[in-house]
Amino acid sequence: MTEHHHEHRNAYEPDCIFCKIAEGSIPSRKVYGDDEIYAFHDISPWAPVHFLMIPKRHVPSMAQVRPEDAGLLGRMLALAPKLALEQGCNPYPEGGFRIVINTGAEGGQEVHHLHLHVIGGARPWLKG
Ligand code: IU
Repeated sequence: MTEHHHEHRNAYEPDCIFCKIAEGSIPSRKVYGDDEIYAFHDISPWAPVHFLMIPKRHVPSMAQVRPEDAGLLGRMLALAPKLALEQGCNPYPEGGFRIVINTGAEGGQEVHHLHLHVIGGARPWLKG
């Protein structure tokens, strides 16, 4: 199979903008950071609260997630509600938030470093 940079799962991908954001060589508005997770405000927010949560390690998308990533993904999901409230999302159930993980071209993914969008603080959603 042809190797393509979108497939790589190295610790750090030098051409990846979110790897650079995670390490701090490209600035971002930090929401949270620990050894393995970084969160920052989306530069083009869709709602009053819109931040991204990324693994510091380069994983291109959900399509490359492996069983050994389950703990990391679980920790990201488990952390999201606390960060959402800290960033101004209103409490459940009247408030809440949405978590989106775009995956691949047909999933609307533009940046090929796995990221969770955490979006809230308003109710822009249309349910058809
Ligand atoms: P997507 O899920 O890959 O489609 O979303 C990428 C998001 O990353 C999008 O909402 C951008 O506004 C956001 N973003 C950013 O916050 N900072 C950046 O330097 C770049 C993209 I490039």
